[in-house]
This record gives sequence, C-alpha cells and structure tokens, in this order.
Amino acid sequence: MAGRLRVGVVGVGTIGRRHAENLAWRVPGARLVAVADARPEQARAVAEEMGGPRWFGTADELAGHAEVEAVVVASSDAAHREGIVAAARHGKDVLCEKPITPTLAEADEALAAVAEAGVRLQIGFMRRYDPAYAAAKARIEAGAIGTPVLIKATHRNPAPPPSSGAPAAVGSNVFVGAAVHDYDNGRWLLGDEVVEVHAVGAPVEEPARADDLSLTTLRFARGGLGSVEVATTRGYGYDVRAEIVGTTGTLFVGDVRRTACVLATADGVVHDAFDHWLTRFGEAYRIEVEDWVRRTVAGEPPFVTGLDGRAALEIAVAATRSAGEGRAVSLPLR
Ligand code: ISE
Repeated sequence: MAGRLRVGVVGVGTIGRRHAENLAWRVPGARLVAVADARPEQARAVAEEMGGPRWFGTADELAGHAEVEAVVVASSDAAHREGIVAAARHGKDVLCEKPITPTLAEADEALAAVAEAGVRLQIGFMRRYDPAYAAAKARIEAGAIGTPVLIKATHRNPAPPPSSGAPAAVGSNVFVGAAVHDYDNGRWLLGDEVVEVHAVGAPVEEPARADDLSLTTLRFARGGLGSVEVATTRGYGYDVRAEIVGTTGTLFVGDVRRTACVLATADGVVHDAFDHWLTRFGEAYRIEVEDWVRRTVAGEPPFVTGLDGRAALEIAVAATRSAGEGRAVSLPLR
C-alpha cells in the first residue's frame, strides 16, 4: 500500500460521520474515498460536504469498489455483521464500531468471514485510546496499584440514544449498546475474563424503557469484581468515569467537568459538563482511527481484536439474560 490508505465508511449517521471527518481532515495517513449509507441521500450529502468521495447505498458496493483499500463499519448495530462480511468478502481490513454485532450468532458469522478471508478486524472500543483510560492502563501495567481487583464504572447519558430501548431479544438494548464499553474496560483494565454476571434494570424516567437505569455486577476469573452503572436519561450531561481499585492503590479516571473553568460566587460553585460522547471522546476517536490506519498500512495486528468484541458482547448478552430472568448468569454462555 503506497501513500495514504484509501478508506470507505459504511454508515454515516452520528458516529460514522465523525469517522469520515477524521479520515478526510484529521488523519494525514488516510484518504476518505467513499461513504455508504442505507439512506443514499444521506451518503450523498455527506460525500458532497467532504470534498466528493464516492457514495453508495450498500456496504457491498462500497467494499467492492477497487479504490477502497479498507473499511470502517459504523452503520446501525443490526447492520454490523453485513458490513464486516462484505468487507471480508472483498479482502478489505475493517474497523467496526461497537458492539461487534447485537448477537453472538452474528458475531461468530462475522469472525468466521474475517478468518476465512484472512483480513484484520478491529473493534471500535475507543475508550482504550482515551488519554485518561490509556494512562490508567499504563499505570496498572507499571504496578502502580498492585493487583487490580475492582472496577466501578459510571456511564450516564443525558438522553437515550436512538438505538437503546429495543427489545432485549433483538439485540441493542442498554447492555449491548452502551454497557458493552464498560465491560470491555473491565476485561482490559483488570486483565481478566468475566465468569459471572448479575444485572438489574429499572424504568426510572420512562415506564416503557425497562433498562433506563441499570446495574451490572461482574465476577472475574481471578476473583476480582466489577460494578457498572448505566443511565440513559440523566439530563445533566454525558458523565463517564471509572475507579480501578488495586491491592495498593486506586485510579480515578474521567471527570464530569468538560473544562477546568469553575465559577464560584456566594450563590454557589458552577462548572460545565460534557454534553455528548463526541465531545468527551472526540480525541479518542481521532487517535483510534489514526492508529488503525497506521496498523493497517504496517500490517500490524489490531489493537482491539474481534475476539475482544465478542467477549464484551458475551458479557452484554449474559447481562440481558440475567436482567430478564432475575438470576446470575455464568460465562461462557451455553
Ligand atoms: C453510544 O452508542 C456510544 O457508543 C457511546 O459511547 C455511549 O456512551 C452511549 O451510551 C452509547 O449509546
């Protein structure tokens, strides 16, 4: 591959559009050559805005185009399998947004297609590229907190994303669509696998949304624990933080404040908050795509593998089952 990597983006809604912008304007090693969307007028509008890459209505057309060397899949969760399989079939490396797919059967299909084609698949757990989470990982690896034994994760959205609230059985509920990030953080930061999951959900804001507020308890193979809170409708902002407790210290990751500007008056103390994951993790998304492009060109293995994607999904599927059945669920799932 000479020169800049020619990338196509499948799905140009909120996150796909951000990936397209990064590839077009902020990643010097890449060139955005195509976009696709199930709504072709959306693909066309984004293409026009971004200096005229080709535009298509399907993943297969985009992945099959000779000019496209690698593919970012950022379509709806339900279309991830189709996007990964299309890219693999055309021999293109893939960066696919989380979750890898909404169900384990689809994940296995996607992973089989990738293995058969001999292409590489990276999963978009962008938090691993966030400077604060990455610093925590580096400190853990340097032994700064001894053995990490607990992750306490907070994950609050101001308002529900369009993908949540779907019936659990079809996939992208809050465990699969949102908590999956925190499950990945747990595996990565504790360096261990989850063996038991107990989840509960509560309809706090909207009676119809049974998982508006949820808690997941995780038990890890070496005895560590995890606690994951996800709230979809917390109004005040986008609030993602974690504490990683070790045998000799604790790491605190993230801040509700967006800037270090604080106003203090006799009426009280006021500061701002992150409003969206694109602001909280904007830099992480850019670094993620830049690193994926570099690895793809260099022929290096992905930073977050398809199996990492499947493992986090399996925890999410177990959490869905646990919340639905009111009992703890052991992993691996049968
Ligand atoms: C969304 O899909 C994301 O990926 C965000 O990172 C996450 O925080 C949010 O809860 C999800 O709905």
